[in-house]
Amino acid sequence: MTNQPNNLEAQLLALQEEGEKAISAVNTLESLEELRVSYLGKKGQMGTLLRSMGKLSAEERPKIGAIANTVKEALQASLDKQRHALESAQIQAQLESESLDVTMPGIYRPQGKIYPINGTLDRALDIFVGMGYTVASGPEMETDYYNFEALNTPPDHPARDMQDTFYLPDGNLLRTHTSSVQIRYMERSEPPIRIVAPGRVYRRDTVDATHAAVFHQLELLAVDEGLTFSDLKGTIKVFLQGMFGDLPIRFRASYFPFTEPSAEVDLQWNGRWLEVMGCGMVDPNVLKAVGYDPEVYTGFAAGFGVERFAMVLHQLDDIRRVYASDLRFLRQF
Ligand code: 2NM
Repeated sequence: MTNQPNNLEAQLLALQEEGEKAISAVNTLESLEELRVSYLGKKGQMGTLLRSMGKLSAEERPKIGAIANTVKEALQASLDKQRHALESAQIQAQLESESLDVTMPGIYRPQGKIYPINGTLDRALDIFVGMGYTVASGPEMETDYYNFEALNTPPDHPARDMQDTFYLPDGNLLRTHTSSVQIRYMERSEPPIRIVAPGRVYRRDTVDATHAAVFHQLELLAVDEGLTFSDLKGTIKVFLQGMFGDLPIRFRASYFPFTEPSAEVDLQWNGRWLEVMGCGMVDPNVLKAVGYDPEVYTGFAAGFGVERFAMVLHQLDDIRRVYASDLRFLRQF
């Protein structure tokens, strides 16, 4: 009879023994869960046995109840122990299968660099921005007025020659300097002015080691009351110091149609004097062209070729290399 106390006790103990054996033999977490449901689940074997306790006498019930509790706890302990064992085995297996070979070579991605012209330009702009200058820009296709006429460049000046300037079929031209940007800027502003105009310029030169048909210029312009040639010299000294270090510089008288007086700036670099910039006091005719009164305002301006600066800084011997897009060359910067 199943409801005999001794029989129930024996069944409980048999269930424990069988259960413990089955649980310790299981080797996946899924089958362990199936065993838990089968022994301790709501409709499990333990529950079936406990339900038959209702038929026990009042004396037998607590005794069998206590045994049932120990069996239940033993099975639960057995399930927990096996779960831990299986879980750590799983982690161990994962660690072994996912082992990392730290001696394997990495995956290298090509790294971009700042183009040498842009690097040089950025450095120059930083210095001028640090002195309070604003960066200005304008069109590369210009009218004769902005490129020459407003800049006091006479009609017979060699720069206006077809030999030196790219003229477009419609009578416009490709700007030969960024001074045209400064004329446009002055037209729409009032002094004080402190601007730098970087950008591409075009010259109809025969291309060789030191000449390109397209290159970059940076021109600076300051217009205010009372500006003198000393202010120009001081500004250029600070700029060249920031660019090349504290090297000797000298100013040599020169000529530009848009400045008077005008000068070339030389820099002593590796024991030799190099011509690096042109500059001067803005010609009163230029100030008049943009509607400024030259009796009230004076200005200074200067300009240089960015490629030439890059060539000096990086000891390059041929401007054409900079535009050859040869990665073996460009990777060196
Ligand atoms: C240079 C040299 C000397 C210059 C003059 C002007 C303007 F618009 F104010 F007239 N802008 N830039 C200038 C003067 C540029 O480059 C070698």
